[in-house]
Amino acid sequence: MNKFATVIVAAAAAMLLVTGCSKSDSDKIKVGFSQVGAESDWRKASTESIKGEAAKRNIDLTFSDAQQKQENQIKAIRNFISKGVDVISFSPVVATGFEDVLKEAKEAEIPVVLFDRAVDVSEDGLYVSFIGSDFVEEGRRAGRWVVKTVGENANVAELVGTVGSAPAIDRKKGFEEIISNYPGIKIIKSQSGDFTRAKGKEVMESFLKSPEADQIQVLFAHNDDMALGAIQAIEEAGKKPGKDIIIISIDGVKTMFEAILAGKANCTVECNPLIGAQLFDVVEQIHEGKSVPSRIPSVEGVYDADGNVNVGTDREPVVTKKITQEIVDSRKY
Ligand code: GYE
Repeated sequence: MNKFATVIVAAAAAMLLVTGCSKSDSDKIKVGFSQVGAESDWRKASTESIKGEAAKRNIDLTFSDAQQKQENQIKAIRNFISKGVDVISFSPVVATGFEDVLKEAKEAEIPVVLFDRAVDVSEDGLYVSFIGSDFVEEGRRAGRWVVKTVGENANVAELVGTVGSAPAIDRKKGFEEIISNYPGIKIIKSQSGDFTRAKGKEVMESFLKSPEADQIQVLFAHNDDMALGAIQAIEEAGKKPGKDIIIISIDGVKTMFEAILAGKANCTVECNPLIGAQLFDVVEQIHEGKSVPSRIPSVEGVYDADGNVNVGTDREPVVTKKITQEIVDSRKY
């Protein structure tokens, strides 16, 4: 190639680079996402769903991990505001304390989409949409499963999620709403395991060392990871999880399915983390100036070893699905 040709090729390449660059940069929708952390298998699946879906679309994603600390999350959101992103989304670690930062986003005219967990705010219009599960209903489903399979008399130990988080508050509320109709079902132990396997194990160990240890018949864990930690603690204490202590939890992660199939746990109420696609559908609609629903529920089921228990209501039945090896193998999280 002669000198002249080289210059032309180089110039063309540079132009391509420049146009290519500026086109993709200016066209992309800038989204700042603040995630809770990496505390559970559910959360890891949630993060993969967000990142994977953003990569497939015209999204310039800034992803920030709050390591389960609200202060990190507030910092990340302020950072998104100063960067001037198009849309902010986050899964709030706890439900309260976000009012100020949400007002700042509103003043900066940056729409906010709540993802997975809701916030408790006194003013309307601080966010445009909330995509996620109905945690109260998940707690009710867990309660109905206990009534229908264990019966109307049971001493329950409860592993609570992160204190002050929407799923911990709501799952407890839903479960208690159902069992309040059955005076024979009592929560005799209740403590937070912060949604992690390690803390779930630690708290279960302390339950099993308490004077009420032998009275515990059912374990209700607010997520599968804590239940999986508790299974280890129960085995180490010389008891049979799933038999001596019936175990029900929430999420529906693959490892919990395997535990149920192995007879070490009994039921899991599904909470769907794979909602990245729903998030970016909404982000794109906002970007196109379309109006979006203020509440977008996730679709989910309930799984146990035998199937056929109605954990919904008579009017809206939700029948448990029997866990099979095939279901376990096809599970994505
Ligand atoms: O159940 C738990 C995670 O917010 C629904 O957070 C989510 C919960 C989920 O740590 O495993």
